[in-house]
Amino acid sequence: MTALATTRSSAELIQAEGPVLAHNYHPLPVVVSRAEGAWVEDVEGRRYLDMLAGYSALNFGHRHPALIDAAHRQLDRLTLTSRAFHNDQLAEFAERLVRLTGMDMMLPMNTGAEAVESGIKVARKWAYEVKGVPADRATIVVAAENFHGRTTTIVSFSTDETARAGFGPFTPGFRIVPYNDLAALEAAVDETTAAVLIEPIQGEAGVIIPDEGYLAGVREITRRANCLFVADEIQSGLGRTGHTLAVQHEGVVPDVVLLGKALGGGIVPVSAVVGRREVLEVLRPGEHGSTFGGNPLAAAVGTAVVELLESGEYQRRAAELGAVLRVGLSELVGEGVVGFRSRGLWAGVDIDPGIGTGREISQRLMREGVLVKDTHGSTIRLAPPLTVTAEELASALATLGGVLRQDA
Ligand code: IF1
Repeated sequence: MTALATTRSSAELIQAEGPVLAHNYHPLPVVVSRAEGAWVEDVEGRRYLDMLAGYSALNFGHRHPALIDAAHRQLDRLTLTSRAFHNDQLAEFAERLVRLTGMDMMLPMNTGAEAVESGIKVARKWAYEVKGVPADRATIVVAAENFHGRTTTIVSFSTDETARAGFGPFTPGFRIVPYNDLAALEAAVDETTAAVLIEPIQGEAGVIIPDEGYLAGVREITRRANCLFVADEIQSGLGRTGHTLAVQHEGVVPDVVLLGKALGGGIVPVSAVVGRREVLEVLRPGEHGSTFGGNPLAAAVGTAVVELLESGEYQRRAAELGAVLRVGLSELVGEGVVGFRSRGLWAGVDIDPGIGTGREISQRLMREGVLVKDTHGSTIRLAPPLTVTAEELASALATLGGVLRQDA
């Protein structure tokens, strides 16, 4: 039986996973079998509005025609060469991504964590070779409540015990300061500091938006201290907040930007480190790499994603529909919503704990045909595809209101 011809029910498939699939997730009990745009369909044909969009990996919706077409065309020509040879897709992807982000160079990788790890390596090498930090003494300043991925080095500087416990020993060289606190950041930066690595908006922490001026302050502190401002835009970037990059909300230009998720169009893992020439030029042949990084299929899809963003259409949609989202959520404050934070089509919504946990609310929404994911406690995150229509958005908000009233 081919995977595509499965006749097992959702319940049977969930049951079948138990003994053979590592239990590193606790998914909602929905088994998706097809999807298009903002809608997914389960094995039994029930439809759901996808308000999670793969944690912002599906900014262009499920199976965007231009992206699927680019993938099909490349699948029929060439999928992988390794970087031992050139391929005819990578130059254009690099040129257009660099132009889109206002940077000089890019390093293609696959997952977000690989982009973060690559950014850490490049920042450290820059510190030794350009800044003159003594060997193995480089430090990188990060924010508490950060989320940058799941590798052992990355969880070394996590403040989430669930992400760290049992995975030591940890990588040294990181200093943790409170997010949105410029005084604490300035105090942590010194002559050993290679970089400050932060999310312009903290996603997993619950869509935590820093005070106006924080990003500009980080830029000023890193400039004065001659260290790199590395912005992790893996979740906040590529249109999600109404800008190509979330840092543009304050007109700030980092030294390095980390991209992932939506860069692969929801089709293949594509990530990248984009940055100033002086930084990425520290890498010389043989010093870093990846079997799939920059492969022709990823590059073809990545170029099609950049092409969608070059028009500014998706950034405008996120800004305009983001205003609809804000109004809709404001109307729910006091009706089960105790507070929310939003920018563009991205919101962290704090539900009255008396109504339920984020998980419980997510399950009730699922039963009403809307898929979301809780972050912590009673906070849920809303991040629909940027292709969502105003009507779909209004419908999701109405469903949320109904679920909250059920228990009010
Ligand atoms: C999971 C969270 C979101 C990210 C930022 C790097 C990465 C991520 C800002 C690493 C990835 C994913 C990981 C996924 C769920 C999701 C997530 F809940 F884990 F924290 F989005 F908030 N920087 N975030 O958000 O990228 O290696 O995953 O491609 O681990 O459960 P990745």
